[in-house]
Amino acid sequence: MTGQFNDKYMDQLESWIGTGPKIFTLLYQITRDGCNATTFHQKCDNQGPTVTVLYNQQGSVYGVYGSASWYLETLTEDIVSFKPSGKLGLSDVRILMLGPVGTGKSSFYNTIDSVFKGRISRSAPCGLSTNCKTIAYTPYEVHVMSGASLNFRLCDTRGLEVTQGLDSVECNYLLDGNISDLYQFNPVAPIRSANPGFVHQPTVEEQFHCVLFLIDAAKVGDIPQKLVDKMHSFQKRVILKG
Ligand SMILES: Nc1nc2c(ncn2[C@@H]2O[C@H](COP(=O)(O)OP(=O)(O)OP(=O)(O)O)[C@@H](O)[C@H]2O)c(=O)[nH]1
Ligand SMILES: [Mg+2]
Repeated sequence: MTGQFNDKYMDQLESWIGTGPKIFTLLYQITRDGCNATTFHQKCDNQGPTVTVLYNQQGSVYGVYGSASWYLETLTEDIVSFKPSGKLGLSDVRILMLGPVGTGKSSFYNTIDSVFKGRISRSAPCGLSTNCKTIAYTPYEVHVMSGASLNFRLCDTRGLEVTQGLDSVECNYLLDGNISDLYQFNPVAPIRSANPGFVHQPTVEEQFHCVLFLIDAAKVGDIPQKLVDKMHSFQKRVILKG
């Protein structure tokens, strides 16, 4: 269906945006410019507030207003040039991914790595499984096209489960850098300080600097209450670390 973005719709949009009269300029149109993400960003990035309207063949119209510019390229450059504060003496920042089993933690890393590499990458094993697919604590580097790596690591972990897997003490050890790279979690016997694989004096590089909680938006209502409670207790531990 060809979009008919006429004066009536512009008036309606002006009233929804609610910040006074607007002048609308057509930046990108699929039927004119082709359906291509690179072209979209070439034409729309850094252009100020934008309205994006999509028409489907059933006649439905979808739209979104962005009060800030599209800025994918700037954001990408910011991420590529990111360096941890010199005061910390860190070469890279560790970002811990936590979330229920099968929520997409490993896939998230693969997606980020693919975006920066410019080709599909699947370094982290992922996929549907009745059990936990990821069993070892693995800090992954994110690579760019030249082969260099970015100054942060996305750290994959065993997924959270109601009755087994990471417990609160083990989570604390992870945050403090006490668990060695590639340590294979034992779901029924959490790591304790006497175990091999326990790092007694972690460096600041081995500690966590950021934590991501990943949740599958399509299954958010199905997460058992006990698992929600577990995630809350982990979240409290993270907050206490400052
Ligand atoms: N539809 C959809 N599926 C996804 C997404 N992310 C992951 N998946 C699928 O979900 C399944 C599980 O993904 P994983 O990345 O292995 O999840 P995980 O959290 O690492 O799982 P464990 O390591 O077992 O805890 C795979 O079949 C993925 O293809 C997403 O954003 N959308
Ligand atoms: Mg995984």
